[in-house]
Amino acid sequence: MTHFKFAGITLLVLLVAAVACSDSPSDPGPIETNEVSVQDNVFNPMTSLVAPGETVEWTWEGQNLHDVTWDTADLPDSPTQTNGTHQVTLPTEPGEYGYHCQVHGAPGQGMHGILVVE
Ligand SMILES: [Cu+2]
Repeated sequence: MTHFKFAGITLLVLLVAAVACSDSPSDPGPIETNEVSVQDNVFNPMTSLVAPGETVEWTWEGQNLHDVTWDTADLPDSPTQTNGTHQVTLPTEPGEYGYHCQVHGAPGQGMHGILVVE
């Protein structure tokens, strides 16, 4: 009986730990890369760390129509497409450059990305 109790408590602790760690499973945090995968329906990674002046490439890997549209930055948007790539050379000014998919970027749909230039 004691063994079962112990196993139960251990399982509970593991479950609590697992839940605590899965706060935002879709965004593991900034990832150092200049390659972003355009998937159904998420940018992977959502947040990329890139050096100033680097060229970033998005590659369409899903089935749905997606695009890359800059939130406020004056940079080239991509066409809305199901495959292909899009390349943008980033400014040299450090900062956060947000973008979204016009098809799936409404609040709650979550197809947003950020390039952190630093
Ligand atoms: Cu999309």
